[in-house]
Amino acid sequence: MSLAYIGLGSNLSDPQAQIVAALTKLRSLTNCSVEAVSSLYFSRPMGPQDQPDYMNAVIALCTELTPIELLNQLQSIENKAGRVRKDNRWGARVLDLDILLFDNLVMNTERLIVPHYGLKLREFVLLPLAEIAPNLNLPDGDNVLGLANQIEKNGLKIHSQLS
Ligand code: A4P
Ligand code: MG
Repeated sequence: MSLAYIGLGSNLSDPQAQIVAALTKLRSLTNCSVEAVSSLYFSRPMGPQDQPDYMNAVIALCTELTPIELLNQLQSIENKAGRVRKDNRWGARVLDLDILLFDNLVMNTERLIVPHYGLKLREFVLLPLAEIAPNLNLPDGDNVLGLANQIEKNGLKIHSQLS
């Protein structure tokens, strides 16, 4: 069994409903169980500013899948939500599911980089992660709550609870 942390994000087609629906699908993944769910956060777009605001959340997922198997499952959920992959980096999306952490694993392959490359730079990842795992340390030893306390909040706020 491994413990993975997954970031959820959406800024199109009723973002709150997209995150709630994705959570339902994550709960029904075989050989996985959702162990913790952060609040739903309202966040300002990172990257191009001519796109809607985002909803973000982070979950802890206990899983028997390998990292690549998990990525395949996440991409399948994204695709079913109507995600269309475009070339515009950091552009608007119906649903984005990122593997933030996978146990203490460090990997850097063409398809998968863990920890997620933006983890330490994104308030909409660090704050929800710190909400469910404040004592967690990254593979490099940095503490999640310490990182969350230091980052610029950029208007991030809790929108509602997810259950
Ligand atoms: N990939 C590599 N590592 C990972 C990982 N740890 N988890 C590869 C998931 N995927 C990973 O991803 C492109 C490829 O990354 C995948 O095929 C996978 O093999 P993608 O989801 O197709 O593309 P993307 O998400 O558009 O990539 P990009 O440019 O990395 O976008 P980001 O970094 O995910 O940023 N603002 C707010 N407030 N909230 C947000 O959630 N999100 C983005 C997207 C921009 N601005 C945002 C938010
Ligand atoms: Mg992604």
